[in-house]
Amino acid sequence: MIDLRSDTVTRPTEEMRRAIAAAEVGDDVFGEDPTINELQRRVATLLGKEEALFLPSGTMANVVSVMAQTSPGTEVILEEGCHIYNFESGSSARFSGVQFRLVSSRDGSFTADDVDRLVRDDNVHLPPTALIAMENTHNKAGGTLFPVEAMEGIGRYAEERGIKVHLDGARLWNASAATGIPLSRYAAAADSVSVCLSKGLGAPAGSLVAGGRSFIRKAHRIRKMLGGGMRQAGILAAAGLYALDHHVDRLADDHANAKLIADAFASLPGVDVDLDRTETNIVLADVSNHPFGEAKIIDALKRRDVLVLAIDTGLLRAVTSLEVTSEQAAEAASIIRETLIP
Ligand code: TLP
Repeated sequence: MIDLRSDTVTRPTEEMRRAIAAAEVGDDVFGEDPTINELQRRVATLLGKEEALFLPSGTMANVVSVMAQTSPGTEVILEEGCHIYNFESGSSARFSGVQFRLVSSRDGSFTADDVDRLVRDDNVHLPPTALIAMENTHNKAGGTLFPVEAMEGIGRYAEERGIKVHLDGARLWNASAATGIPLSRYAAAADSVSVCLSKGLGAPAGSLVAGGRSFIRKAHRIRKMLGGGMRQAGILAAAGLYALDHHVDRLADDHANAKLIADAFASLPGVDVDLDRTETNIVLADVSNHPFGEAKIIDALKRRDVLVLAIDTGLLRAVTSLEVTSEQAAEAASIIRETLIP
């Protein structure tokens, strides 16, 4: 199988399993897991923040970040296609009691001017704007890059007005690999940053949030409250440390492989791919004008051992990762060309 459904399908390699097996562990609820402590220090340094906190998932990292920086009845400004708004089971409404104000955007990015139009005035009738959330790379827009200058503009704007900024950086590693911009420069635009180890980096689970000391203190308490305090989870942190050492530089391969897949889809009649927006490891193919329809296409590809996902009506997603070698990406591209000829 060439599994292009998500970069979350990555399985730990033999070498990563060895690092897991050798991990020194302790009870992390007592703060005594040396491997988690090392991972937290390392990610905080990479992101240029005072501290970082290890969590089971990207969703929990976002939930904790929103909860720590808002109060019920306040408003969060974010982009309408983002993960926090669409794919986290309504958790921010449920646990933080916030409401959302949405920015529309084609590629998932926005500017300080867009935010300025949506920030609430100081008026007793209106919900106070507490937080702005950005996503880089943007999943639903197709792994697109949020321009760092726009992020910095939003960061400055928010700081002047006392509004907090969160960055969902589940795939910030991909953004940095694609642009060469250090993670810390992206992170400087936000008060809190979440990153995932379980996507392109290939760890079986684990995310972190990074930020200032007082934010992390709040986040720590909320993690416990939500049941996210883990014990000897150094076995997971060891996978993360291994991934930081061995799986970051290779992300460029995933991006090159995604281009092969994007070109294959784009060559077909009735399929629309925005090649300029295929900037990292996610390919979106609009098949709404293809005679087969998406269910038949998914099925036909599956019969040839290629798995892709429908993420919207008529919209297919293919994601490259360390589960897919360059040879397999080239093979998948040929299969796509052969299978989708009407
Ligand atoms: N994304 C998953 C699905 O939930 C859609 C995927 O297959 O892409 N932020 C972003 C930008 C994400 O793409 C995801 C996962 C998360 C947060 C949540 O991470 P997990 O799955 O660890 O809770």
